Amino acid sequence: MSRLIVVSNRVNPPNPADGESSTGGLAMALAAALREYSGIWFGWSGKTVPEFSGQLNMQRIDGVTVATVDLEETDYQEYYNGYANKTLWPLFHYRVDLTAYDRSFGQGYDRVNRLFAETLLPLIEPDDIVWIHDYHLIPLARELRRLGVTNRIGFFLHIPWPAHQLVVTLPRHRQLVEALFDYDLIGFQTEESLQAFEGYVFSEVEGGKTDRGELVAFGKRTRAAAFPIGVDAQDFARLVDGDTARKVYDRMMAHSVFRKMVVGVDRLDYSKGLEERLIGFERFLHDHPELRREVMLLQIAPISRDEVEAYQDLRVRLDGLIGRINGAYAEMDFTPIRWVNRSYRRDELAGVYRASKAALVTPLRDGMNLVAKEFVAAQDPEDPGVLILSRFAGAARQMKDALIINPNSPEEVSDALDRALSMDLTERQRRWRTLFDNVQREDVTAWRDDFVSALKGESISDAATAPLPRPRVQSLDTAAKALKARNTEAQDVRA
Ligand code: ADQ
Repeated sequence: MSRLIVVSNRVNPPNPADGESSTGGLAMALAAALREYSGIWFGWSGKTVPEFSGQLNMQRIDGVTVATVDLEETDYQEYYNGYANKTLWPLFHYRVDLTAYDRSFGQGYDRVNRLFAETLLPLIEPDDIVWIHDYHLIPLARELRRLGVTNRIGFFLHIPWPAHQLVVTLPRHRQLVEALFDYDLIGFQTEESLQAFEGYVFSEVEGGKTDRGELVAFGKRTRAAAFPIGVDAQDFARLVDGDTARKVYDRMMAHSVFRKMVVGVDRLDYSKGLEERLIGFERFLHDHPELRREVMLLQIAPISRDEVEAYQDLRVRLDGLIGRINGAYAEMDFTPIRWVNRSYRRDELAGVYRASKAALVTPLRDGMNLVAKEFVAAQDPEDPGVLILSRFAGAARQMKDALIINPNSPEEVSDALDRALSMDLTERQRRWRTLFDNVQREDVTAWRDDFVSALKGESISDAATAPLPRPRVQSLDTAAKALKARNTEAQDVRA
């Protein structure tokens, strides 16, 4: 059986020492696949060193082989803080106003992808399939192909693919899209992203589609499809019955006695619509004086990417906004918004979700949004809470029984809160049942298996099983030998 090599910017396998409750569903699902396929998970260690050495750090963590490499400070600034977080992230979330078009960032991005390819190369065996994740690593297949790798390589984009007009604001947009054509399979979260990508290919570079569904452009062929990511719904339902979740649930119920708790859980990111959510909640308090004392908003938002100015600015604005709303509406014995900037274990979050009468998930753009699915998975079937979900989250395509809103409208947020908090039990149960069935059916394991089998060519037409012609710049052996000396430690572990 082929081995699976997973590549992502950060490597995050479950660590038994921390308890599995601290590991996200995506990491668990990838780790399970890696155990099944006896694969390797490769990525950046999260550490910086004075000079890049290409030295691989190999570890075996809970049955998963993990290979990480350190980056130089300049690489970290240009590739990670720069092109990934100041260029691609804002642009792909429709924030042209926050997008940095700095040439040095693009150069750092290409350089790190090249270094990753060279470091990864000696680990790849002829039958391996390689699965690369997210916007940090778009050119990685191109770099691997340049080194002669002919293996099947797939790419999954966790964030939205934006409209054509936005992509072309990138000075090197052609190069970026051409790099995607070095993959055998490109996965998007939604049909909308897939169509936006195809739109670019057809109208910007005069690409086409074969009758077997392959995209053709730049003299190359690839396949692209939507694979909506899910959560481990069963695991969440199990966690919610555990001791920790029950304790958290009891504590939250005691703290919100006589009041209905509405919850928000997000990384502190401008794409998540936190300001719009708060302004909508403020509107609700303003429009419903009779309900003010009966509701509270718990917003959990751990600080994220705080080396980037846009994130520092957002934090300052949010602190000010929350201060203003609490100042205006708090009484001696109650505060409308509880604002928490830290991370919690998954089982703690499960208890919080379960104690909440509604969740506000209001991104302005989001590839999918797993919080919406986790909230549904954690509800009590006898007395479920109501999901209020932005139409701009990828999840809105599958979760039509949520209250779907436009977060840019404070009135819509306010009306949805009113509706959610007064919804009768029969309607809540009906909506929740449909949502839960979907979350359970289209879970993270289904997502992973669908992608891997499509990459292997099992679930798509025959064309996919015929390897595409690849330029061989040098043989895999020659390139691997050149780099082998540098990676002796890695070779030892594999042996
Ligand atoms: P993110 O932008 O990080 O992911 P999301 O899908 O909501 O967004 O995932 C966040 C995860 O972090 C959830 O599992 C959530 O439970 C966890 N989390 C959030 N706040 C937390 C806290 N305070 N403590 C502990 N855990 C917390 C990107 C894309 C998304 C896409 C995912 C997966 O931006 O659109 O859904 O990848 O593909």
